[in-house]
Amino acid sequence: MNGKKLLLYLLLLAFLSSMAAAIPVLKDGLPSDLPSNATVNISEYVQEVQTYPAQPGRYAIERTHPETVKIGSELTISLKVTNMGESRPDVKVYEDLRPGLDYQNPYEIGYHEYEALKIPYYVWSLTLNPASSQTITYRAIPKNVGMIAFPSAIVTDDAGNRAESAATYLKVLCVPNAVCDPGENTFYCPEDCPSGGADDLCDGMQDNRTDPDCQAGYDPDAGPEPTTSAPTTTKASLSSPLCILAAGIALLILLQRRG
Ligand SMILES: [Ca+2]
Ligand SMILES: [Ca+2]
Repeated sequence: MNGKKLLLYLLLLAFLSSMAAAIPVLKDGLPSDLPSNATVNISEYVQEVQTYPAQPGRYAIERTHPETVKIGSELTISLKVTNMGESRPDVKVYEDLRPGLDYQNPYEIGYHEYEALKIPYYVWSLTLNPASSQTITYRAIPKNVGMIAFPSAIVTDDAGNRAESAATYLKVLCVPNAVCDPGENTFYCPEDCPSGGADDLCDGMQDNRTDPDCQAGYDPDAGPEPTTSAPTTTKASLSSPLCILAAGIALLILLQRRG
């Protein structure tokens, strides 16, 4: 290699390493088997990034749905995607599917794979007009009473622009039938399951009833005795004869080793 070639090679190396640090598209790094003269691939990346520069705050996404819904009732969930930019980008929108919901729309589904776990998600491809919004809606039917947590929905484009919605929560209530059925409790079905009752939930409410689901000290109606007896039991166990014996043996072993 003569002096000129060496200089060109060094310049190319410096250029490649500076691009790898600056462009998020290269976050996975260059392939390990990349030949030293493979400049074509890099120039493609550079061109792509120059055409669609990343713009922080380019997009916004917001999920809306009712705060509560009754079990078995269809629910509509909306994702409003906003493009604050001046161009007309193609974007993808991702929304994880939650257990406990029957999804009603035949939208495209992908999967996150974590070892043996496969978590499904909806994915939509949209083209957004400049400075405008589009809304996606989908429908689902809750199968159980309880709280459903939706993680952030995500919008991304090929340039690495990205926005996330806030996480949201949905409370699924029972349809009252005068019976506190399995899976129902006083939080999600107060009509059928009054506080202080047997519903597999220690509700901790002061209602002049001792909740059979509460451990000692957790129901205010059970009186102060169990609450104060709990720490006493812990103290007693710490100074129990067994503990003193174990501490004595440990001390003897230590003294023997030193001697
Ligand atoms: Ca019921
Ligand atoms: Ca209870």
